[in-house]
Amino acid sequence: MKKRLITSALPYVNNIPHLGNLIQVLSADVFARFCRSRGYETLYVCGTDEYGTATETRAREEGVSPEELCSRYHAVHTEIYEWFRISFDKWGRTSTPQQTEIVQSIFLSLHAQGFIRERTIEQLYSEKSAMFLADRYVAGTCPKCGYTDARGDQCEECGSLLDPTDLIDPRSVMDGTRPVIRETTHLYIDLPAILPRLQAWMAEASERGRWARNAIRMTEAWIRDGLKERAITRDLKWGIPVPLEGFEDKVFYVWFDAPIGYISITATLTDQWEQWWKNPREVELFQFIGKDNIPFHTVIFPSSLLGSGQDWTMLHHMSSSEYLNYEGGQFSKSKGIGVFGTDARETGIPADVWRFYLFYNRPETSDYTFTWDDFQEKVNGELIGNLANLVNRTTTFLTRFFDGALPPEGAAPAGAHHRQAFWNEVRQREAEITEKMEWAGLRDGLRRIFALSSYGNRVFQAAEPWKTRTTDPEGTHLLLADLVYLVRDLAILIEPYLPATAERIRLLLGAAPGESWSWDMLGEPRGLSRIALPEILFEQLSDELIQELRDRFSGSQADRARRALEADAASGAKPGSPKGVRDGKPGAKSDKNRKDHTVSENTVSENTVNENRPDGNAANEKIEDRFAEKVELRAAKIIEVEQHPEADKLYIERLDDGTPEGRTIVSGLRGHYTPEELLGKTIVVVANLKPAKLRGVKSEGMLLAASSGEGDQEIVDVLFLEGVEPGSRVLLQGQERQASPEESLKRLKADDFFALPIRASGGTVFVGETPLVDAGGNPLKTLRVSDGAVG
Ligand code: B3M
Ligand code: ZN
Repeated sequence: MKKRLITSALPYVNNIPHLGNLIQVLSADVFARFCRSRGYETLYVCGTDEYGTATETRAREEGVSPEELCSRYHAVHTEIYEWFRISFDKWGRTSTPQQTEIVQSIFLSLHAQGFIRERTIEQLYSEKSAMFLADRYVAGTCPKCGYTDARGDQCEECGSLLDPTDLIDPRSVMDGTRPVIRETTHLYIDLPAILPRLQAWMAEASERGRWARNAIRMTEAWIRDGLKERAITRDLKWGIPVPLEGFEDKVFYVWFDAPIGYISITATLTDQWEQWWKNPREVELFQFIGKDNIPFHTVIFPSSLLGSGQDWTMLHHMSSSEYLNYEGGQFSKSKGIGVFGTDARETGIPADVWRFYLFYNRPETSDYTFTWDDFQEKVNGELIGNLANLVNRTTTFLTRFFDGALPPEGAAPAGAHHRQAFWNEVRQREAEITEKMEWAGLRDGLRRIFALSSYGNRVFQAAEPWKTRTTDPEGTHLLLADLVYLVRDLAILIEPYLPATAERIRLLLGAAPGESWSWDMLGEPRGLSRIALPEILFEQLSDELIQELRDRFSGSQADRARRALEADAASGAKPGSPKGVRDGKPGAKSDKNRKDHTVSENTVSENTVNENRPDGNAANEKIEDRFAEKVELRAAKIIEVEQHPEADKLYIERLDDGTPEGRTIVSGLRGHYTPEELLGKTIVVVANLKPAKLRGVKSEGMLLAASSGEGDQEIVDVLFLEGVEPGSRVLLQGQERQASPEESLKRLKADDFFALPIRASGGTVFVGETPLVDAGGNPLKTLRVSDGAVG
């Protein structure tokens, strides 16, 4: 048996991972736990990817050193992965001496082999910021597909890798200015010269290692489009120094050094790292990444290794997942949309429940959309209704009627007819599960495990032990024993996915604490004698909780911060309070989902193994209608601005809203606008918002602003109107039904409002698919933030 070396993409240090990012780390974790249980010598390494422009820039903005920034974020990552129980053998980072040493040595080998070129190029330079612009810091229109927000290294829309100078209408993301072109000299890896080696390797490896289909397709397309030399140095400080004369003030490009991080992180664990990384005959490398990172792992990194002329352990199996989307759109780190690692913990829902859901729907062969309804349905229906139900009914029955004891071994020959059929079926299914998991078919593996649990429920149901226990106590006892052993097998099978639950089931079945069970025990019903007292494994996810979470996590981080501020100020009102917000909200549940999933004798439905239903966004269907019914937007003119006496970030604004008395609002615009920039302007106010006290000052509504970015990088863009009267309405285009002002005024709760997201997209402001227009029929436009949440 070959050793198994397992990696998951090294997360960028300065981003808090969201559920979509967590999938790779979790996937590698499940696979590593499976391999250990099967008895493979296993090593799972991962760590934070720390070098590069993003870190350097962020550190500069925050006034700390990059080292300090990295340490701070590294700790945040560490906590999240601990909470999710990721079983890294080594969790490291790339800013180590080992990384410098190994990266420089691979570079020098490439150089000695003649695969490094020197080129003087023209590069985009921001005169305003006095710096060369890293690829990611140039945005513009993709020359391949026309997407207007492509980045200089890659178009997120069509996946093309780009050079920043390819972009049409380039602009600096840092300062918005149009960059100028300057000369600079860089080092290139000669991919075309390495190509014959790469192709020979790839043809064999992709087949033998059964790469994911998207990986093969993308890599082939990449090679077919023609490989170019690629720059591997950058004009930056925060990176690995280039050990070549004349390049002392440059560092390696982060994508050149990052994959080498897998190797150096191993080197921080053991001096014997070459036993793993220079041992292709005894080691198989399994890599878990998201599909956007495919070419870096199937072309660039392998080319670096092949071109070095040394005998590296190369990629064996590539597991590249598709995207996980969130409710209406994409998870977004930069926009702060979705559920983040830190959030998951704060919900109070155990890590295993998240792990269950993420794997049950792992975006293995197509994208998947996370919705709160789906989460509730799958957890209550499958995790609780199927698996926990089997565990609970079996152990409860054995405890109640047989005092928790299993029949003595040999009480019924294992070859007895009914037992043989049962165990043949179980073993057959277990073999299929093992085969799936061997190739990291983690979603199918989990689905089949749940199908096996369903089978157990059906057997229980069909045998009617509640009747037979009086007519045939011995036979009933034996049936229960088989089911308890099936539960034991299920605990072994789910351990990679749900380690904490597996541990609880182990204890429940009478194992000693710390005793470990492994794959080779599957299908062998012996060894247990007495079980412990049954306990409930999971709490149902209630409608109230799901509604509260949906509200709490709607919109961007900026929205959420604003809500928190409001909630703080509004005396005691909790954000996301579920009361009275049920009806007419986005995602108000269909009747199908409304039924309670109680643990019952009847929950025995066999789930289909290949089911993949990205249950889209039915939840968001009629957002426009609900918006029109609930929200009253009006133009208002700012006639006075003063600093809030109690809060640094807040202004108090007096508005002319067309009424004789006018109104006052409080807004967090200080730092984004000076009073002069606001005075006399016409803005959009949510006129029927329930007044709230913000640090002691009553705010009658709020103004609309688009925002993007987080923290210090947040950009706030107040929506200004021109040529309309104060008090005039702002409506959805074509909106006929209007809430009458008398009826709706001052009724809308902040939570209700935030659950109806308004977004800027391409500079226009939408609710759902419909633009908002002013009284003159002009669509509302943004100035500084073309895409972002409006609140
Ligand atoms: N840090 C991209 C990411 O976090 C990048 C992966 C590196 S893998 C060597 O998605
Ligand atoms: Zn594109």
